[in-house]
Amino acid sequence: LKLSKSTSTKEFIYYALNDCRKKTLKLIDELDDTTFRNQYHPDFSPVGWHLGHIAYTESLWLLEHSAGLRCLFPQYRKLFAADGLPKCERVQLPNLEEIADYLQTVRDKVLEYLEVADIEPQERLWRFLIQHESQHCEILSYVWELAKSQQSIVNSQQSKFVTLDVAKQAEMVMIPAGEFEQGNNSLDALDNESLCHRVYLDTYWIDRYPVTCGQYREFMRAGGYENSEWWSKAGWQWLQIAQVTQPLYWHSDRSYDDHPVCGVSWYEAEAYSRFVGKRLPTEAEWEKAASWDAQTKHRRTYPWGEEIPTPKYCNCDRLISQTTPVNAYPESKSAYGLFDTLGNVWEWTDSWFAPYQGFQSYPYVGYSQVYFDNQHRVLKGGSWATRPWVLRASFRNWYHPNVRQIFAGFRCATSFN
Ligand code: AVJ
Ligand code: FE
Repeated sequence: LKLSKSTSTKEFIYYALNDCRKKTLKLIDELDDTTFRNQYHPDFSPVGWHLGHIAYTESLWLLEHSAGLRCLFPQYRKLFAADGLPKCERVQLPNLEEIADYLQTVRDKVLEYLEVADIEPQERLWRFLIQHESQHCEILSYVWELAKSQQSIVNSQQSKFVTLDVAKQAEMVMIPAGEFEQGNNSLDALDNESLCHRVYLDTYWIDRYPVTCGQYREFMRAGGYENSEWWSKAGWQWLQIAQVTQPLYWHSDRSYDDHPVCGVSWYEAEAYSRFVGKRLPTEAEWEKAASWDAQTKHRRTYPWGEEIPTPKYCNCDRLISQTTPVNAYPESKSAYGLFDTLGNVWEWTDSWFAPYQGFQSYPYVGYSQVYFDNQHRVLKGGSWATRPWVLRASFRNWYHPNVRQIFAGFRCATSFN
């Protein structure tokens, strides 16, 4: 199917469901039983749980709530509901074949229902579910990398010269004072992206590229992890417990010097920013620099415009399976001249995850609302493992500031130059 203006909603949904699932099944292909059921980290459920939860969520919302069918696999309800069991109890799983069957049986029924469904009023729900599966599959990538790092498997390398010189890596872009439009009211926006609203920001400067491994090495070399002066009180406390001395996905190989730093907690990002005399951008600062076109006074869905994310624009969708140099995608350029805002690594911002004016939960309170607790920091942009359905400038991700497993880096900002 070639997507065009005349593609009907149903055709689009059919295409997206299949495309998304094809990638999910490809992940399953590479699974062994240990990776399937092991819990590699207390913050992350086993791979098998995510797969069952994808089927459960689709079944709950499309088959039960929309089609009015009875629950197909009531025995899985407790196990796979988002609010069913604590993460540590999600290890008593059916086997891989049973989960694959669960996914397929639900999907067959869903496609049957799609044929007859009155799609227009439900479009938002279907789009939500495609993004829900996409997000859980990104978490599978986190679990994979954790598994690999615990088995000391390192990505096969790569020997090339750094192509972005140190001065260029440090460039900042001035974003002149003025209003922009934050958020997204479209049908594929998740509840936390609405309502769209205007925000005035004073002039600020923001890094043209994410902070690179080469830049971050300077922080490490200057004793960044040994010196409390760069750390906030909470950050230093975290460090005493975490006892880390480098990012989780650190490469000592200098050929990674122009890759973004990946696998840092919010606290490390904050400390580095202070080390270089800068700070983390707020979410609004990040979003304006990535999406606002001051010439036309319009927001762009993607930094480059309206074309959906593809390998031409960014490192996403596990197509490369690791980070790329921060200047690898010249087409990614935003109107203000930032590069690499989508894909590659998520970028921590200084903002707490909080609702916009007029927020309404969708499709359930547990999606966003329960996380508006001033304990989660917003991340923007997506990583090399993010599927295109969830890549856009308005998309908001959130995690506790101590989390390092999520392929996150950052860029810095300043108010005065
Ligand atoms: C937005 C990635 C933090 O994994 O908790 C999946 C996405 N929400 N199912 C999460 C999500 C419900 C969410 N994150
Ligand atoms: Fe979920």
